[in-house]
Amino acid sequence: MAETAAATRPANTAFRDDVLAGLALPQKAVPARWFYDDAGSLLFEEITRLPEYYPTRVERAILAERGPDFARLIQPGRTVVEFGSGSSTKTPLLLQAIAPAAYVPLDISGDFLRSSAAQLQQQFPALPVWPVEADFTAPVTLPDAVAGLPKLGFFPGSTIGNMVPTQAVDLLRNMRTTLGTGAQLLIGMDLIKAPATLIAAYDDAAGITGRLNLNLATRINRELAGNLPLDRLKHEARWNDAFARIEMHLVAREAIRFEVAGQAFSMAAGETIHTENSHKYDGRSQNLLLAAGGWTPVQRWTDADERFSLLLAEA
Ligand code: AVJ
Repeated sequence: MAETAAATRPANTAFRDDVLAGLALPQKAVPARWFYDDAGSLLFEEITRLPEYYPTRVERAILAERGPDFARLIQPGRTVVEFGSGSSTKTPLLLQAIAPAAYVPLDISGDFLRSSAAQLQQQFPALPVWPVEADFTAPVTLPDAVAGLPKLGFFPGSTIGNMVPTQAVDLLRNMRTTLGTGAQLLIGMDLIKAPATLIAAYDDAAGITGRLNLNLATRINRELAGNLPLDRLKHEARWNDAFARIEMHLVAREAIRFEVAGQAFSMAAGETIHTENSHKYDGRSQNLLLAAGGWTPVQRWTDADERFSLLLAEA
């Protein structure tokens, strides 16, 4: 039976399938979500503290400053559903500003989810917390306890920027399905700015972003019996102006051959593996994206330097 096969399939089959399919493309590409094993998650936490990486700091400042606006525009008694909650470090700023009925963190990584939910529960002892281990890119069935309550989706960090427009629109529509009628959505989106500023944020002087990028190759070697030559791959961050996105690539310093899961691959000198897109927006492209996903923009906040934005929308 198909269900039995899916349930017993080794956890790394999806990773292997994505890597083998991606390395067979004319422009080799591996989805950015595979950066985040334990080592990759720690490297990203380090990135959020880098001087060049402004998004986390600026978004947190907007959240801290705009509490009174959230209290006015977000009705009390909503259940806050956080998509890809990770370590939930921005959540308290939102929860303390509004009067939520419950908090439902969704994350694909169960361990991370349970430890951060427990930590948040300590900070908000009276708040019902219902963690759900799920892939939030598909519609998610929420716990019965919150089924009838109005929802506020929370999707900070500009994670939506990792998705190409078709995926982003699918996700927004699925969020609408997950959250139900009358839902609101508070979403963080990074803004278009000088390419030099953007490139510095994705190619920091301390080399941490490079380590995140190379960690993908390390992970392929370890988990998929690969032998990618790490010393012959280098990190590159590029601004793709036509699509308003930062791209991360692993560039072959010279011609290389390697194997992954028994399959042979080669790269010419200068050829790349495309490992991440991070789309940047302006007000119009944000409204267009939200509308395409079935959401009506209600309010938009930015910092004084217009580096990052938060948007509130309604279904
Ligand atoms: C976690 C998707 C928000 O695109 O800025 C940071 C990931 N990659 N540095 C981003 C990331 C390289 C990050 N997001």
